[in-house]
Parts: sequence; C-alpha cells; structure tokens
Amino acid sequence: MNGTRLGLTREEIIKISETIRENNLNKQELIFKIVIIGDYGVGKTSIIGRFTEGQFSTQYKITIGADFAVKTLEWDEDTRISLHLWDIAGNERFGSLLSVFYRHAVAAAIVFDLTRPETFNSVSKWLTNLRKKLYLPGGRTIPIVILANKGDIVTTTLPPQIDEYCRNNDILAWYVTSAKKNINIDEAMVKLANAALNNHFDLKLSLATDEDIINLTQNNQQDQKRCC
Ligand SMILES: Nc1nc2c(ncn2[C@@H]2O[C@H](COP(=O)(O)OP(=O)(O)O)[C@@H](O)[C@H]2O)c(=O)[nH]1
Ligand SMILES: [Mg+2]
Repeated sequence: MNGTRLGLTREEIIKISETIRENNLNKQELIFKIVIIGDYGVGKTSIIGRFTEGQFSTQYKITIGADFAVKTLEWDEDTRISLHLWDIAGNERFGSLLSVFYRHAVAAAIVFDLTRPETFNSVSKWLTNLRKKLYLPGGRTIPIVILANKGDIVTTTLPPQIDEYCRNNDILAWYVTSAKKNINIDEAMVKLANAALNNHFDLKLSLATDEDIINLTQNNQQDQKRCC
C-alpha cells in the first residue's frame, strides 16, 4: 500500500485532521535570519549547502548577489525554528547591498579559510562592518560565531591568536569546520540558534513591557475622554 491508507472512516479523517491542526497550533514557529559572511571562496555556500541539504559539491558555484536556504529544526515540544541562512557573494563586500543584506538578521557566522591566512585577517573587517550596520533593539549586538573552514585539509594551521581574538571581540564561539567532511557545522548553527532564541525571549519580555506601558497610557487617555 506504500504507506497510503485508503478508505478512512469519517471519524478517522476528523481525528487525523484535528491532530495535525492541533500540532501546528501548539507549535511555536520561529524564523531566524542568520547571515553567513566572509571572503570569497572560504566556503560560505558549501557550509549552507551542507547544513540545509546535507550535501557537498566540489563544483565551484559562484554566488551572485544574495540568496538564502532554509533548515527547520524541531527544537523542543513547543518550538519549531526555521533558520534562514543568508549567503552573499564575496565580491559584494562593503557595498551598499550589505546593509540590506544584514536587515533583521538575528545571528551571524563569519567564515575564513584555513588554507589562506589572509582570509582570517579579513574577519575583523567583516566584524566591524557587521557591528556598525546591525544591532538588536536596545543596542544589544547579535550573537556571532567564527568558522575556521576547510579543517579537513591536513596541512592547515589555526591562527594562534584566534582564542584571544574571540575573547576580546565578544565572539560567542569559534569552530574548526569542514563543509566537505561535515565537521562542526550543525554544532555551530545550533549554538547560534540557541543564542538567538534566548535573545528572542528576552526581547519579547521587554517588548511586552513596552506594550503594557503603551496600553496603560492609552487606557488612561480613554478614561480621561470618557470622564470629560
Ligand atoms: N576541502 C574543502 N573544500 C571546501 C570546503 N568548503 C568549501 N570548499 C571548496 O572551496 C571552494 C569555495 O567554496 P564556496 O562554498 O563556493 O565558497 P564561498 O565563495 O565562500 O561561497 C569550492 O571549491 C568548495 O568545494 C571544505 O570544508 N573543505
Ligand atoms: Mg558563495
């Protein structure tokens, strides 16, 4: 029967349909925009492809403009998180498109290539640019991870100052990753999703408080109107 049941009774149809509906109603679905930045050729597109599709291709696919791919995580019983991973072409760097690209992102990964030390030097340029253009309400900065990619290539060496750099620049975490061998990519994305979720709840709390204050003011004004 290939998993398809024919001839469901009316009651069965109602029960299954209700279960689906209740499931969707009870799930809180959140969408987080995450930007993946870094120099040309460091592996941004490959990392996104690996995370969202579980695939790696050696074909050099040039990213044109900006693009995004989605991965949905069943976070817990009540929460489903859709991660929208945004990819930009390396040659767009620091152009006017970047501000638009960063818009409403809640987390970021800055990628460099372990086989090309100059791409680690660019990390601070990307970080400065990002922090200048993107912050959360209340001035809070978004969570950022650094990915030292192509860790599967054995001849690479990690920049010795990376630990200190992350500590001094308020970087959430850094990982040696490989899009090719699927190393540490899920871990890094889950770390970002977790930090974005905490910010989301904190922010929701503070927004709720703001709304309460506005409502209170509006109610007072209405009361005044009514009484005068
Ligand atoms: N060995 C290895 N090659 C990689 C890895 N990630 C990407 N590449 C290769 O590096 C090149 C650039 O990757 P791409 O994802 O297009 O970089 P982007 O310009 O930052 O989007 C491609 O040839 C990829 O196959 C990795 O983890 N290991
Ligand atoms: Mg690309």
